[in-house]
Amino acid sequence: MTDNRKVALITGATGQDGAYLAELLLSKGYIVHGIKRRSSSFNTGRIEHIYQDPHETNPQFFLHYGDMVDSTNLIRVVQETQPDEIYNLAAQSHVQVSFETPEYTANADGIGTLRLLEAIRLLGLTKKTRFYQASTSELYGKVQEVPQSETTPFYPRSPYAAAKLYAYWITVNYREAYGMHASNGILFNHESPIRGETFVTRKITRAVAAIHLERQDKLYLGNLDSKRDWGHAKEYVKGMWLMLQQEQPDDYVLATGETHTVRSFVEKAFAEVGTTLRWSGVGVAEKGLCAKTGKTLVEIDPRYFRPTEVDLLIGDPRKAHEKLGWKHETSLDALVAEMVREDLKVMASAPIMKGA
Ligand code: NDP
Ligand code: GDR
Repeated sequence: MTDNRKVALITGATGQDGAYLAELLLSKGYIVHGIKRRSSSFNTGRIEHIYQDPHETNPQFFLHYGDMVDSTNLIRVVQETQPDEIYNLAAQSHVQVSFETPEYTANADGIGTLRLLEAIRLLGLTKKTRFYQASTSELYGKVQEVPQSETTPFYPRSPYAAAKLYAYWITVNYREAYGMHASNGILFNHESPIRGETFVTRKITRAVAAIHLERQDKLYLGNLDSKRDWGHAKEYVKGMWLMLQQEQPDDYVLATGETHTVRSFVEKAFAEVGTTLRWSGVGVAEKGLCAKTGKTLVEIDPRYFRPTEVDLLIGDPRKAHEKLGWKHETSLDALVAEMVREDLKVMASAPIMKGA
């Protein structure tokens, strides 16, 4: 059967953004192909609800094994799927982990992007296939100016950010050199109930739920003073799609334009279960005490501090407002409430994750 439904390929389809984006594109009638990694245990939990058995009639969603470090695999998948749009979301996306696996992070996040762009070029798809690159506010790193916009200089502060810097510029270069419709979304932090468990927001909301249900005593954290511009992931994937619907490719910041400390996120999350925190001590001796009982619920563990930190992120999303008509909707309070509520549900029936 031939039809004129658009075809999209998502790398990183099993991640937070990949799952929301696949859902969005399917709702718009796309045929969606996702790349997933081989794993010794199931890694498709976030997309189970949209999974379609390939034996079903007229399936719309397909998964392919692949890896950003395997060029021949990427060429084959792009050749087989002939996508109208590619969303490159796959990455070793944890900043702290990138200090421990810098070479792998450079390979997957930096060179991986080049491999995908080259696959498009080698297969003669530069005019057909539009390309979205998952760029990041981590590119801004050490504060140069605030709020950070598309014209703010970059100063990466981690192997992750340095790898993403290469990916950002190689995307710009393929746009300029080969006339590709290739765009960077410079996305500030976006979270949700399906955020990876080791990112700070989800680590906090899971711990709050577990402490409330008396399944955990304490939450150990690193730097409470860093500031982030946190939005809702479900809204940010709409911005990715909008970028690829524009006549001209370009680079856009997606952000809320507000910033909050990690400490404030912790307070808001505990407040959701009726617990007010009182802080005592300074630096690594700092503790978050339950105002009612005096019990220590939050402690600092130096292992969660990074060799170089990004102290302050606050985005200027005006270009996305004006050109894409994109705007964030969910407030931080509403996001925290949703995450805590969902983690209370999950935690009531699931085992506690160690090592988060
Ligand atoms: P996640 O960590 O949730 O998902 C990353 C995805 O990439 C997963 O599907 C993962 O597979 C896959 N992946 C990792 N390494 C490879 C590899 N070598 N080959 C193939 N697939 C791989 O990230 P998010 O969904 O939060 O983020 C999506 C993208 O956006 C990432 O590139 C991230 O760096 C970037 N970004 C994220 C922001 C955020 O706040 N969430 C902000 C700005 C940018 P598996 O499930 O098997 O681990
Ligand atoms: P970030 O997200 O590094 O901004 O990268 P993360 O949630 O990991 O850290 C945010 C801030 O919280 C501080 N922090 C802790 N972080 C973690 N993970 N664990 C802790 O225990 C902890 N204690 C304090 C961190 O030091 C940091 O300042 C995310 C990722 O999604 C990237 O892929 C993406 O590019 C950027 O957001 C934008």
